[in-house]
Amino acid sequence: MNPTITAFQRSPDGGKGLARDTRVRWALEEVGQPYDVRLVSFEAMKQPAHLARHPFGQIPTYEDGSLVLFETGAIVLHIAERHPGLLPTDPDARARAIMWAIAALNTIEPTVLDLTAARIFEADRPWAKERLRLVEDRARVRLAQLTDYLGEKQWLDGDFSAGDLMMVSVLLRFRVTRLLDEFPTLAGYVARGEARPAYRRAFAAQLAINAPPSGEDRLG
Ligand code: GTB
Repeated sequence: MNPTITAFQRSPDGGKGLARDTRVRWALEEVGQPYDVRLVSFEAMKQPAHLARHPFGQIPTYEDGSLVLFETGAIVLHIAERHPGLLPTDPDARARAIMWAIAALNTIEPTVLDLTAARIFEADRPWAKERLRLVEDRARVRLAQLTDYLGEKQWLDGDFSAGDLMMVSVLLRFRVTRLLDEFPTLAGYVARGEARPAYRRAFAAQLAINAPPSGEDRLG
């Protein structure tokens, strides 16, 4: 039996790959594990059947036999532990790859979540402009630090790993804010991630579900 993941029935991004099922699809594609997808509506996500899998009523989830997981960090690392290809065998290198996956989720992703909130959900507040400037500057600090670390390297620590998969997935979310354009080193790193055949398959699979009718753009 293939594992089953959940994804938006209709993603608000219209298939730009920004919803978090894309990173799980990408991990499964990298290790060559076929998977099934159960699409859920926003309403269904808040119903008991889905809440039993995901207490916070979100996507994605991952089911494999009796194992049910939520949180993309846990899911991607689980896939990486179970299959060769996403974590080095050397114990120290493996620990560093896990560290980078967590850095992506704990240190970089919060800055893009704050940015998204400021740009979209808080845009009508009287303090919106000031807040946006603040969170943009905070994000710039982190992106500059990451740029310095990455330098000329192709990937964060040796070969492509679950750490890179997670970092590229998180950085992709900066693209709509145009902030990524200010950091060409990171833009190149993201482009290398997106060029991987496994990423392209994952992206195509979610696009096949979410592509809006021609001409329509749900997110901008
Ligand atoms: N920490 C959790 C994880 O990593 O798994 C976060 C999961 C999460 O935020 N899931 C979102 C969700 O289910 C979808 S990915 N939201 C519905 C809800 O909370 O009711 C977040 C997301 C959604 C849409 C876009 N987009 O359209 O651009 C981008 C990201």
